[in-house]
Amino acid sequence: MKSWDKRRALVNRTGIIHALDVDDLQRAIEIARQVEPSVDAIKVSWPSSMELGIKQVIPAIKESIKLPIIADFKVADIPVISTQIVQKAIKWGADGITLQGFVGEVTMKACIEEAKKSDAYTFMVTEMSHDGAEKFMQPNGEEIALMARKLHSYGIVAPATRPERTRFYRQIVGPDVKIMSPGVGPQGGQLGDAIMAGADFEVIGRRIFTADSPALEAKKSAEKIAEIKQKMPSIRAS
Ligand code: 3DU
Repeated sequence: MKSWDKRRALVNRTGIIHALDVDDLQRAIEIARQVEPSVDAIKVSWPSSMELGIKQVIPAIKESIKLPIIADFKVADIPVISTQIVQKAIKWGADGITLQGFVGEVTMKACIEEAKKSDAYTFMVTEMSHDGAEKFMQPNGEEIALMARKLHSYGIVAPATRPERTRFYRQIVGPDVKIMSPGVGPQGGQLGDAIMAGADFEVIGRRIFTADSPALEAKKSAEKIAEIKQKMPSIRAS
């Protein structure tokens, strides 16, 4: 068995998941290595997976580092197709995968069960971070979060651009469901705000990989989050 073929646990050391939205493989590997000491996981997304190919992107990055990889594929199809997407992502090395809760309970249940067979974890998107998500996603976010809790999804995704909504979702899902929060940096979310609102992880992409030194930017971000956590006596252990 190759090293990328085994599931890796998501351990919360720094509270950062790096969105490695880079589609040059050598550069992606280089950045993954540089940020490894300061982040808890690498998230890959559709553009790099399409450009580099699913058979290459996760195995190549995962062989270069010891962190888990989350496939942010926001799975949103009928159950039979959605579970195939989950299966293939896991087959090609994903440790975790994101799902779109809005497609409903039958698909979500099937995907979560599929992931659990391989000890992979699921993060169900509630409300996205961009402008416009307020219209269709926000009104249904509470029910999606309740569904994630009921189905024992490992986690949910909640917006760092609206920390008050992340706080709300934390109340809905309780202390055990993990929350990852994208939207820090260019999207307008402030580093640390989502963690203060109850998220376990902040997802940081461009702010790190476009920096002159991704290593330094990731390190500074991790230090800031560590400082914030120290001031939060009630932070949940993960
Ligand atoms: O804005 P950034 O460069 O930090 O990247 C954010 C990443 O998180 C990117 O991969 C995007 O697809 C993902 N994401 C969101 O930005 C917002 C969501 O609600 C869910 C995922």
